[in-house]
Amino acid sequence: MITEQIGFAHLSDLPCWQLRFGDACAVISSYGAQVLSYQPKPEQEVLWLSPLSSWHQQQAIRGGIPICWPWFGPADANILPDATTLPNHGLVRNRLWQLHHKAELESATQLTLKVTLDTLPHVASPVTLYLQLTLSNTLTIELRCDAPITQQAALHSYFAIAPLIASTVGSETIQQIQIQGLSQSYVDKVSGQPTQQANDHAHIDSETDRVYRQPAAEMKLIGDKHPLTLNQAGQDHAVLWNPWQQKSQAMPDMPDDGYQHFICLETARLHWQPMPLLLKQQIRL
Ligand code: TA6
Repeated sequence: MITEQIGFAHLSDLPCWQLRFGDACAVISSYGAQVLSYQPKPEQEVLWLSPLSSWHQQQAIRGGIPICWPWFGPADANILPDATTLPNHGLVRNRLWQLHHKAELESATQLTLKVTLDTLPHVASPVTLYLQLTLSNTLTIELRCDAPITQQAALHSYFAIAPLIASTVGSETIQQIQIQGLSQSYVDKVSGQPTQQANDHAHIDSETDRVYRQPAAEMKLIGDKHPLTLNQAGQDHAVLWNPWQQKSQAMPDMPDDGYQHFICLETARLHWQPMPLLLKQQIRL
C-alpha cells in the first residue's frame, strides 16, 4: 500500500509518502527524497532521525538517508565554478521531488520520485535524477541519472544503534558495533591522512570520518542482537562517519548525545567521470 501523508515524527508539516508491504513500513519525504523511516517489523526502526532536525529555511533533514548529488562533501573548485558558494553534499537535499511512478506489486511496493535541475553549475542542459524505493522483506534504494555528466553521489545512511544491540543503556553501546566489509585503505578526514588497516573491519570510539576505497558489495553492522546487512552496487567508495561528542554538541540540529545513537555508513560513487549514475543500496535487518 502507498499513501500520502503530511508530517512524520516531529516534522509535522512535511509532505511524505508511506509504503507498506506485509509487516514492513517505510516513510520517504518529498523534500530531499529522503527515507526517514524503515521498519521491517512494527516498532523495529532501522534508521535514526534527529529529534532536532528541521526542513525549513532550506535546511537538509538530519537523519534517515539523505541524497548527496551531484557532489559529495564540499564542492570541488577544479570542477565547479564558484565552489565556495555551493552547499555541502550537493543540491537535492533541500528540493521538493515529484512523484514519477508508484506500483503495488505482488512481490513489493515501489515508489519512484524525481527531481529536475534546470541549471547545474557545470552542465548546460536540464538533468533529472530518480530515486526508486522498493519495499519487500528488504528495503532497496536506487539512485539513477541517465545523463553522462560529471557527478558524484552518496546514500548518506544514518543507521540507528538501537536495533543492533540488546541493551541501549549507557554511552558505551556504539563502541560494541563492528562494521564489516570496508576495505583496508581509506582517507581519514579527521587527520587528513591516507591510512592502511590490517583488515576490513572498524569500530567507532572517537570522531570518525573515513572514505574507504573499493568496499565490498556487502557491508554489515554487527552488535549482539540483529545484524544489519547492506548490499550495494555502483559504488567505488564507502563512507563511515560519526561526529562524536564535541561535534554533536556544536551541531544545532543534533542533540548533545546524538552521536551515541547512529552510525553513518554510506554507499558512494566519488570518481569524477562524466558518465551516467546508478547507485544501489539494499538494507536488511
Ligand atoms: O559523510 C560524512 C560527512 O561528509 C562529514 O564530513 C560530515 O560533515 C557529514 O557528512 C555531515 O554533513 P552535513 O552537510 O549533513 O552536515
